[in-house]
Amino acid sequence: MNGPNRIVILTGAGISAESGIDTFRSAGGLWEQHRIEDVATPEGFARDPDLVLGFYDMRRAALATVTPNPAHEALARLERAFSGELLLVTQNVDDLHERGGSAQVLHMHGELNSALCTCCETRSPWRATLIDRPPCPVCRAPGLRPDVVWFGEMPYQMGRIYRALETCDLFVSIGTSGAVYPAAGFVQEARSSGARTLELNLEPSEGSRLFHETRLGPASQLVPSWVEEVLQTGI
Ligand code: BV8
Repeated sequence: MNGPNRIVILTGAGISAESGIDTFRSAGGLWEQHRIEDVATPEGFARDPDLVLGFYDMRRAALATVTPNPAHEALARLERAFSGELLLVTQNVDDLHERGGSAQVLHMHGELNSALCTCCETRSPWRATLIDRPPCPVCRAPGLRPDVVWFGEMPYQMGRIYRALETCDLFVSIGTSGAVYPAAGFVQEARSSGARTLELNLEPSEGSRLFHETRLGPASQLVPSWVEEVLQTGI
């Protein structure tokens, strides 16, 4: 059987878990330490900007203490060796895909290492803190916020993602609970376009029944073996 030639991959917090980054919904995960409404919504930011800026400053600083794991590195190998079209979409705001060697990463929920100016709407690479209200590199106003997509905000590059889902022949979901939309709906989009759908996750997700195949286990084991399968036998 000739292998897939258009693959869309969606990753979530589970692919970074073994690198030491908290997932959102595991015990003691990010959302247990904070209410979503308080730290990941525009209303929460308006209500208490210091709480929100501090939450993201802490997560941005934590990036310096973690490293990519074999799952990130395997997807980078796939990007280099795969002869077909590959789109890697991540819900994660960490930079572990890039540090693991992936060159093309679509961060649909933004990135910790980027700041968005609420005055001129410029997005700037950012690795420092924001709680001290630094000036926007472009308009100099002290209006920088984390360049992440909060609940109620439009994820980035949705048109590009939906076009890829319409034409792909394989959709692979890695390390996500399928709890947040529109990402949780991608498997359905892919299925209705006739694609095969595969889930690699530690435990069944909310959308597991929508996948043709689900493999359960840690990403650092499942992803490298799946990538070898695709590169060796093209399935
Ligand atoms: C939008 C960035 C309009 C910030 C995040 C009712 C019905 C449907 C939708 C809604 C609704 N009410 C409200 C909505 C909309 C809302 C939503 O979906 N709410 C949910 C709670 C119901 N969505 C939005 O507001 C989105 N915007 O809808 O705009 C629109 C609609 C369509 C088209 C255009 C516009 C914006 C949502 C984005 C919010 N921002 N993150 C930040 O990071 O701080 S969400 C955040 O949580 C993540 O980005 C991720 O997307 C999401 C889910 O997290 P996961 O990555 O899945 O992580 P989680 O902890 O949940 O799960 C980890 C998984 O990994 C688990 O399954 C676990 O088993 C597994 N795992 C753990 N360890 C491992 C592992 N797997 C493998 N190996 C391991 N070692």
